[in-house]
Amino acid sequence: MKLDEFLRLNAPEELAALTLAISKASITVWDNIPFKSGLLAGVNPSGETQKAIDVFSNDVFVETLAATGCAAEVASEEMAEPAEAKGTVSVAMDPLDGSSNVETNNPLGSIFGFYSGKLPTSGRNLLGSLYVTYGSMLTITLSFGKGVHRFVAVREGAAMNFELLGVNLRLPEKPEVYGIGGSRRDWIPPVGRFVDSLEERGLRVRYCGTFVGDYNQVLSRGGMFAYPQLAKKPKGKLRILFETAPIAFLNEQAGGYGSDGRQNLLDIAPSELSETSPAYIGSAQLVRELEKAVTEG
Ligand code: FDP
Repeated sequence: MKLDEFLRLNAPEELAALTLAISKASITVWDNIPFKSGLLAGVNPSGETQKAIDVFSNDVFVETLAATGCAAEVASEEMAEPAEAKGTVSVAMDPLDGSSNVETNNPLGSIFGFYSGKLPTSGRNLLGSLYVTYGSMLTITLSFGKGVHRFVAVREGAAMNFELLGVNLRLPEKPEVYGIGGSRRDWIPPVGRFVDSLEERGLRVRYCGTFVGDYNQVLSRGGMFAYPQLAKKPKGKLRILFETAPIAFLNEQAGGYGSDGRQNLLDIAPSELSETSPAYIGSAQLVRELEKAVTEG
């Protein structure tokens, strides 16, 4: 089944239009990654150096989303202020997740959250979310609150179309892998002890350094991804609105759980667009155990 047909049958009209726009723009981004890998002089609102491909993907997605007439505003990790538009759904996006991986040819991704109401707001106002992987396959994994479904881009003549690859994806019962960002010596002690216990239980470390790539393999193999609380960075690195809440929403739809170490990631109401928090996301039982370990210190 093609993405447009699936959306016609399974998504509210506005989310369908926004998702279709993202699918088309993602093909343009994918085509341009090899040609726009150089650095620009600019920095994003979080103080990170921007690459030409960061700015390019931001502009392509903003333009395509605004043109649907369904986005009320588009907020992006790459812009200080949201772009205003004429629709009703607020979109928050990380247009190119893991862009420090461009030179090393690791997987990259894009993340989108569809929110009701003005941004910033809590993950409880998510209507749906999706992520794109630019890896060995160009895929879109999405949820509108009724399960998680995946599409893959396939070439048909000169055109690329997204075809259904999997329905109702669930995290496997038996967790196999974990990936933790930052340096081990900077993690707060309960995180280090918890990772030791994962190793003792036979989980293997798999870390590519792109949130979407790392989460994507947790969804396939079961386990946990974390960008934890660090001794000198108590609020972690990942942005709630653009990154962790959209993935936590989808992860819950796949039977998992996402926490900042003390509470559900979806319950955090950020007061700023780029607010960060520690993030532990994946198989529900593991993340709940981690939460207990962090709370007890
Ligand atoms: P990047 O800075 O390359 O965009 O979004 C931030 C992010 O990547 C995540 O994709 C990734 O999980 C994390 O940062 C990696 O951070 P470290 O390099 O500190 O491990």
